[in-house]
Amino acid sequence: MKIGKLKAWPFAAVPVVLLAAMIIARAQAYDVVTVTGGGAIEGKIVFRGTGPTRKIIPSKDVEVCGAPREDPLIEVGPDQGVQNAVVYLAQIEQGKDWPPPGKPAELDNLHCRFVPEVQVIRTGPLVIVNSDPVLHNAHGYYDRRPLFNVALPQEGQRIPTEVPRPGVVRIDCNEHGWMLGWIYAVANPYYAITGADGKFTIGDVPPGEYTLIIWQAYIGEAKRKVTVTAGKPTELALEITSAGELKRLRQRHAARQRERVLVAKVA
Ligand SMILES: [Cu+2]
Repeated sequence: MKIGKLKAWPFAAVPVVLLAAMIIARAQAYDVVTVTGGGAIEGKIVFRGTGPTRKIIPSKDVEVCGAPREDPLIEVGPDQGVQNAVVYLAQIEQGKDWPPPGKPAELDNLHCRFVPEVQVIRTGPLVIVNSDPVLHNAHGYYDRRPLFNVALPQEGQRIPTEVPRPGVVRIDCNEHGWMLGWIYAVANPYYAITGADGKFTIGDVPPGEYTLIIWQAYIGEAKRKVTVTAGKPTELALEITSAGELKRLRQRHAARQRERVLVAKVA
């Protein structure tokens, strides 16, 4: 796949069928229908250069939590692919069926990390698990609005809870201030999360025009228009570029934190 450079924040996009659109996502009903002649949205998200990191110094339970380390804020693979970015068609009202239901989504506490650190789940049940022999206390928030507060004093403990609405849920732990996890809850099955190569595919999309949401925990959210044609893939190459751009990203990230509070108030 060829990746061109187009300076559009925060992702540069090729081909240029994409325009930024500021649409506030609303929870909406989703109807399962038979999709004929669906197309696919395929792509790769890349970051040029070395991604930012944060220093983590476990200050308690070090026998379980481990030694100080640098954790990536953007997980960049050897071929510059960005892992654990979410792509999602938030506005689609009908289409393909959900994947077969397996066991409810889980959020594990393992070696004082949330595992998986980033996951996409269908709105509904979530089981919080403690695999460590130390107390964890998982706090989940939509923006800054509390969603759950679950104490897990025992190893092997499993506590069911709920993620009732679509949106980004940030999880932290009262006991270990550095623990940070993310759940992206969706209202329809048109989503993907990038693998270690940064690639994603969303299949069986009814032909039409959509707004694709691209989200990564550190960078936040971007939206792009995308046109899906029957029976053929629409290819997107999304790029996060230079160090200077990253500085602007950080400033916008801080600004967005403030915006999120305003959005939460009108939601
Ligand atoms: Cu903890």
